[in-house]
Amino acid sequence: MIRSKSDIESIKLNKFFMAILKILQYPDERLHTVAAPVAQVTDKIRLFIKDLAETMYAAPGIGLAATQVDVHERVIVIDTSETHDQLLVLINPEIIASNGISDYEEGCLSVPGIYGKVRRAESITVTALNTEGESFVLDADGLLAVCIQHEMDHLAGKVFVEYWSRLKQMRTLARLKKKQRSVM
Ligand code: K1U
Ligand code: ZN
Repeated sequence: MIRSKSDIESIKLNKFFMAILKILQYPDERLHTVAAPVAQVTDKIRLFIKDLAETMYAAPGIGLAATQVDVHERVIVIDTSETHDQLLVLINPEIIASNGISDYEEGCLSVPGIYGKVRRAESITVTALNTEGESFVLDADGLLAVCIQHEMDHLAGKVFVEYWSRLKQMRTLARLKKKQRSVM
């Protein structure tokens, strides 16, 4: 509820500083672009990461890769917490170890309304840079491991539906086209 003039001012300020980026929709060819490593973590990259995180929270989603907003650099943001206040930023992520197998029902902000299982590693160890340009190592399992692998696929130009059979991909495309026609 808006209570005072200063509440209105802070809403205006938030709106002014928030940048919600456009998320590319499958089968947009730009989703197949391979992202380049970030050469240096600059203020420009940090500003982009803020916009990427705001776009993820607004969607809402639990992850977002730079590729999905048509920026082809190796940056991902993730927040799998229930409180939506534990942002994880991975710049130039690399998987250095993986173990086990997990079949998890995934979704994707670039393929809205479509869900399906993908087989991935159950647990992974990742190295990446943080927003200060410092290197760190992260052990992940469960939903976090699934999400990191899903977002890293985006950086490699791969969308989760492309793990499925040709037939299932064709059916997915037909469903997406039908949905698009109904909103036009
Ligand atoms: O990459 C993306 O498009 C984001 C995607 C991440 C993801 C979800 C599930 C498994 C693997 C990767 C999403 O965030 S889809 C939306 C979603 O899962 C969600 C949205 C709101 C609340 C909880 C989950
Ligand atoms: Zn996705």
